[in-house]
Amino acid sequence: PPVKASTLFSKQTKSIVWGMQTRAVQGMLDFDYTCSRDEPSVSAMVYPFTGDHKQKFYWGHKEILLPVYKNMGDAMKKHPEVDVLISFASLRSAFDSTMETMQYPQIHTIAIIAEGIPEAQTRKIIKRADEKGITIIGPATVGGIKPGCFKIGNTGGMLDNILASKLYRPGSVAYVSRSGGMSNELNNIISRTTDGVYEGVAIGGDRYPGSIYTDHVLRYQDTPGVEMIVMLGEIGGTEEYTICQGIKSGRITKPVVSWCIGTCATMFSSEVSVMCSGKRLGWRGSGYGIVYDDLVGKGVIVPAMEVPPPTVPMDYSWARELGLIRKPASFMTSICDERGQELIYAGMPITEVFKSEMGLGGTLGLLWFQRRLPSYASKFIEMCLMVTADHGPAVSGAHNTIVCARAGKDLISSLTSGLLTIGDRFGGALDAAAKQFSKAFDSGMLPMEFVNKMKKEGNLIMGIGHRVKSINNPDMRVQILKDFVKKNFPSTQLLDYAMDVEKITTAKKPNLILNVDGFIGVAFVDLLRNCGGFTRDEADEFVEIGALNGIFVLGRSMGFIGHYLDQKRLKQGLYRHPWDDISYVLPEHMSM
Ligand code: Q5B
Repeated sequence: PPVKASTLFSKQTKSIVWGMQTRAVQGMLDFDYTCSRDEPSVSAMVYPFTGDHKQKFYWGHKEILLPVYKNMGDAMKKHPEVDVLISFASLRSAFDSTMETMQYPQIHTIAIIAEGIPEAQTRKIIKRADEKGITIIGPATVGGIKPGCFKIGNTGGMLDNILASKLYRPGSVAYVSRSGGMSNELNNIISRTTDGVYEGVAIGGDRYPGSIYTDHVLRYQDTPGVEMIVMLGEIGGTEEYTICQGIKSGRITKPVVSWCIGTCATMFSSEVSVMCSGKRLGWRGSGYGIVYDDLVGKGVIVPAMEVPPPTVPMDYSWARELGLIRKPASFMTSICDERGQELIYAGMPITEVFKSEMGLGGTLGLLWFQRRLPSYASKFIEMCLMVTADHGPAVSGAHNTIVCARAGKDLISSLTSGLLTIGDRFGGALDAAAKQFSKAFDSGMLPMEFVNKMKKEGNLIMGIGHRVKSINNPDMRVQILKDFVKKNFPSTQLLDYAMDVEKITTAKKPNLILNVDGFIGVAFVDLLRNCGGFTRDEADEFVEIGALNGIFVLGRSMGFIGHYLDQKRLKQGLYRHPWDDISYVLPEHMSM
């Protein structure tokens, strides 16, 4: 069988990452950058569940795009420079994808991160890898790291760990361990006690690792630059004995410092504890520091001068989590928070909103006025929405919606076409009525003085007048609301004032009634001022910022949508206004 490479990674190593592990890839790229690599160590990603596309990553301060391929074959063909595959495939797909990867002769190292791959499958992978001369790291591992050169996936943790353990430049100590967590600990200890890590591999926690302690120890023995080997064994297995043999036979000549985890082994009565105790007896170890100092003393290791690594900018979200930075938010919100487990309307969890049975009126109270309104207020809001829901097809807005629907437009276009007609004359007089009547009332003006003043200034009184309704044809919508408000509101001062104004205007012309806009406008002022939930300033502010017209907009949207659906259901064709209903008043043709 072909001989496996003893150097798995270099400063030029290029890899493919299998799986959409964007955080891990960014971690690798940040490591590369801090190692002063010329190019990223990841050439591409493979992910069978999306189409071919590009994924954005940071390369230091810049942004770069890495290709993502649906098919492994395409990735291999387009990136012949790649010789390492890092597989984040799940335990279900790891076997197939690893076997597929081994078909490509360019690959000499595969790291398999997945845990729980069936042992029978792992053994088939190992057999095939041996036949092909491929080194497998894993399964069930974080991978490995070669400072200054290459990092497998999430090995070494976050960038602050990498920097703290000086993994951006090579040292002289190579290690092999089983677990990723212990590898981090080794990175830390070795960086403190020696000139640092040359390379470290975690072979993974499975019964059948793709490569074993001995493979890596022998590799390190054959690697120039490695001056000292560290092996972190664990209870179970016999490999430590094999390595003892290697030392005794002279195959391993570099100093090996080893520790077999399991000092608590004697606490157990099982066979493994005996193995472990035996192993500890087999080794007469000394600390890393002592061996290292000895090698430095002999001139075997000449510690290199420390050169500070290039700075990798910290990710915004991480810096923010650490409290290192702040930035003014682009916009603020105070009515709704959807970030937590439960949606919150103005401080009230959505489950509470339903439990309290506050209905649509209460919900509107939370979202528009940030208050839990008294139930009569919620009921009043709902009644307003109901009475304004529709007033037939002839009104400006419904007409527009119908014409738009018949022109073949969609629901939203037809709805907004209708909504855009809402204004001073049609349906949008609520806030202006509230303002005009309150101003007159608050300044102590008598109703007659108010009517005369408006007439004198040539202004219409907002909320007064209707095209079809009059004292002879009363608007039952207004009557229904009036009955409710009179019965339930703590005060109706402004409404009473407006009704006195109505007496004067209807005496002039019977259609100058307090219309539906005017009624809702003044009644709402009475509500906001007297329900106990708002200061006077707050009540005035809601009128000032146009909250009341919102009631008509919201209510009438129901009707407009109804008209849109109606036209579609009735399969009405394009509307064209008849000529005989248009008076053409063009200027006479003038001859020169
Ligand atoms: N005069 C509503 O006008 C209308 C006067 C006035 C003093 C007034 C008009 C008006 C204020 C805005 C307002 C909401 C345009 C209406 C609604 C929803 C709806 C609609 C529906 C639905 C009607 C005749 C004479 C003239 C005028 C005088 C009129 N209004 N004086 N203050 N407010 N109101 N809009 O009938 O001396 O003859 O020259 O703008 O509140 O939109 O169902 O249709 O649910 O969909 O065309 O209910 O009142 O009357 O303009 O011919 O005026 O009365 O100065 O006097 P009209 P005009 P003079 S509710």
